Amino acid sequence: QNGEVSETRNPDGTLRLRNPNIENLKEDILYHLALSTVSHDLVKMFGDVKFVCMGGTAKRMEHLAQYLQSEINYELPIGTSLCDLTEKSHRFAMYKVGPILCVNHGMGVPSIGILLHEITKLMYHAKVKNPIFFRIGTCGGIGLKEGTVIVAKSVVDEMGNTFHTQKICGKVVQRPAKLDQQLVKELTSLRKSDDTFNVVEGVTMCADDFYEGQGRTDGAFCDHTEEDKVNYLNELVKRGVTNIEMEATAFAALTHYAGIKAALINVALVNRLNGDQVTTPKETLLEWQNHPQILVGRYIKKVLRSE
Ligand code: R2B
Ligand code: URA
Repeated sequence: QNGEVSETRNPDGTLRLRNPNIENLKEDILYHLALSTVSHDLVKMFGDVKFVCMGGTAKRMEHLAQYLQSEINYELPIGTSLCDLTEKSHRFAMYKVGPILCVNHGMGVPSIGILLHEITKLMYHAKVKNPIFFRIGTCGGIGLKEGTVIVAKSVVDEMGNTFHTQKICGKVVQRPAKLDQQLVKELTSLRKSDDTFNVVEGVTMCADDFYEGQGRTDGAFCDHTEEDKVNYLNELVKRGVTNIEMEATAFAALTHYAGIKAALINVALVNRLNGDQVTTPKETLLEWQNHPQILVGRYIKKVLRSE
């Protein structure tokens, strides 16, 4: 990507924002990260970032940072320890180990959408070159064994649309939800024959709810029947959908719009063709949640080794 001049990229790989207003701000406050261009030296703090890993929960992102730290043999600067860099925000939690940033995004499109605005601006202000974003998440699989890792080759919403929809100033704006196909191939190729889990390419569906929005019949409300659910899930299978989660369209569309290479890697915690409830013990779920992290760790190590 270096050397390219585009709407979203300078020749040196730093980002160009699709928003001329930001340049004119005296101070840009990244409110939900509790960081600002005046109170923090963002270039010094984040200028060396190459990879941004996002996932739902703060705890998982802390574990991910610890895991990746040992994977890349990174020693934190003397006298420092791993700490939440957005602690004052009381919203998200963010950890940095050398070139890797791990940040949680909460649940659902609005939450990850806010984070993507602010992380993209952070990359811009910090003059980061060619960052790669990952969402490392959990999902419900459709006909897949629990623990399977799904690397999304494409993304759809509940209606089968391949774009992210947002209402802006009273208008409905659609942005294509596209992912980097080369990255999909590279990630799936990193499965090893002795891995205890399978890795598949898939079509990830993004829902705006965990219960009714994913056809579940075990929410507090349910005005559809078990048959409606089964028909819907079968329809999704026909459309090629492999798994359901709650952030995919925003993640794919906003990274694509920003010109940022990105991959969406989810682990299935339940096979929705067998039921709605997540009945597996917490320890097993936590072990499954390591699967996408292992894959991304291998990718990051490979890139760093080749530099
Ligand atoms: C997967 O898991 C969460 C819901 O339990 C949601 O953030 C998602 O995408
Ligand atoms: N996350 C979801 O959004 N759905 C599931 O079924 C499991 C995790």
